[in-house]
Amino acid sequence: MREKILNILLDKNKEFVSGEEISERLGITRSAVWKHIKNIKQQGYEIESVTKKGYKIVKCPDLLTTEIVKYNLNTNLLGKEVIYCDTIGSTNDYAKEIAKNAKEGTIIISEEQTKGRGRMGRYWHSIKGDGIWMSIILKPNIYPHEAPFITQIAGASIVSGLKKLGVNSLIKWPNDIIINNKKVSGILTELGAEIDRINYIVVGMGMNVKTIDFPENVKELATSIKKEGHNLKRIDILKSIIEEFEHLYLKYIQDKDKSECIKICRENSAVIGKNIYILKGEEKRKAKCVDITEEGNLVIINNNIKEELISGEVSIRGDKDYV
Ligand code: BTX
Repeated sequence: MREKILNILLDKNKEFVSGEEISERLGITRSAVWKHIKNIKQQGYEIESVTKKGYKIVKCPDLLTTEIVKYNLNTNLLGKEVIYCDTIGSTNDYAKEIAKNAKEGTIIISEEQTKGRGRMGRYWHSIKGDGIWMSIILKPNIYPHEAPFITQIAGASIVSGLKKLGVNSLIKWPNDIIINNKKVSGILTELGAEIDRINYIVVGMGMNVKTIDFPENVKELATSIKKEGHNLKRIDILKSIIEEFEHLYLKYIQDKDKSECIKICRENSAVIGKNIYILKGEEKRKAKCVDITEEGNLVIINNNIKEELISGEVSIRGDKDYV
């Protein structure tokens, strides 16, 4: 009910709506409306109430709540269920816990993560309100070996979601998004599968939006949307990315069409044409990146031998620096 009232207020776009209208439209008493409004205010919304005029939203809180995320979200699959947390260990861990019974497209968002994770157990810095820390639960009918492509979809949707808002970024294959050679976003794709079928995929995306001061251990390589000079709202970025994700995901799943995603990955690659180091466990070797295949694998040349890398356990570094 609270969500319905909030939607009516948001639809009015900062104009008054009377308590009577709300109570008639939703079939509840005016005092029930008032109680819900009180509750909505406690969530941080500024709502003006004037006798004979009713209620109007003056200001929405800078939160990524279920109602705010779902409001006017232009999707058919993603974000029909949004689970919002003020704090959580890791949205990926929680997504995996609930994945079995969750609907495809469920999104888990938290204002902060106390145990945010990167790949291979690495830590992911996720301060309250500073960024977007979210996970999407997917249940695609594809083989487990095809799952790494979902990371490419996530990367492409972040890059084009940001581009729509006027921010240029690049993909450092396979799972980092960078601006000015620094990491603004990271993707962690995890799989729940049997040998020949996927039960679920959890795609975790972390993006630094408002962070100015990073801790010592990531300071050199991390940046944020704000640090790069863009004053964007987290909610606008989040919606833009989710809508792009759905578009590319459905193309892949329904039409088996990877071409648009791969085009974005190639055109916005931070590594194609560069000399890099490939890191796998203790192993470190040098190569030149030449392309990304139609499957989303990285093509490298080492000692005149061409090779394809699957994202899995591989990390790459520039020959001088992080990129
Ligand atoms: P990664 O393993 O490629 O990157 C992790 C590395 O990035 C760390 O070792 C550290 O050097 C650096 N780092 C840590 N925090 C940040 C940060 N905030 N910004 C830039 N660099 C950082 C990347 O893994 C995948 C990250 C996914 C994060 C999302 S958030 C929602 C979801 N839940 C969860 O626990 N993880 C994902």
